[in-house]
Amino acid sequence: MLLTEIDHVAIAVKDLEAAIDYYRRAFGAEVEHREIVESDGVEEALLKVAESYVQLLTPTNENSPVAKSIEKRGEGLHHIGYRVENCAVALQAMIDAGAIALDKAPRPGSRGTTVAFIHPKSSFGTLIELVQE
Ligand code: MC0
Repeated sequence: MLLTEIDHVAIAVKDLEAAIDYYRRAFGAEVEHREIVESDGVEEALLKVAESYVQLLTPTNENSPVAKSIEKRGEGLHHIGYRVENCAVALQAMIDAGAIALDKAPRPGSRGTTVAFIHPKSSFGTLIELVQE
């Protein structure tokens, strides 16, 4: 079994401050980590839930994949991050199982992670991010 944890559930939002405030008022959730990842055109706020995170994501420019997603599909669930021991091994296992890799090789994600994305069309409509801590 290559999956060790649900790393994060990513939710695309237009207004990051409003979303953070909503989670704070509703659940008392606090931001554990915040980061702008320019290479992906996103700003994230991570809310820790046990050993996983809710990742609130907002675009930082109009060419961001998250901007496109909000434009075409509206706000909401954007992808799921599966935590794995070894991203390269899990990526190859997914390719062998028929997945279409959006990243041909593992690359840097936020908070020092190593990640790779899988196309939703090859994974039952779910954009998957493999995350190695
Ligand atoms: C698009 N589709 C999705 C989807 N985005 N389905 C489920 N979840 C999504 N998020 C569907 C569309 O509805 C469409 O279906 C088909 O996929 C192709 O969509 P498209 O409009 O042609 O494609 P694009 O140009 O919008 O690109 C989608 C794609 C892209 C997933 C390829 O967003 C991508 O490369 N994402 C990987 C990188 C990423 O998302 N970075 C931001 C997070 P139909 O049926 O109409 O054909 S970075 C991040 O989160 C980092 C910082 C981290 O956690 O460490």
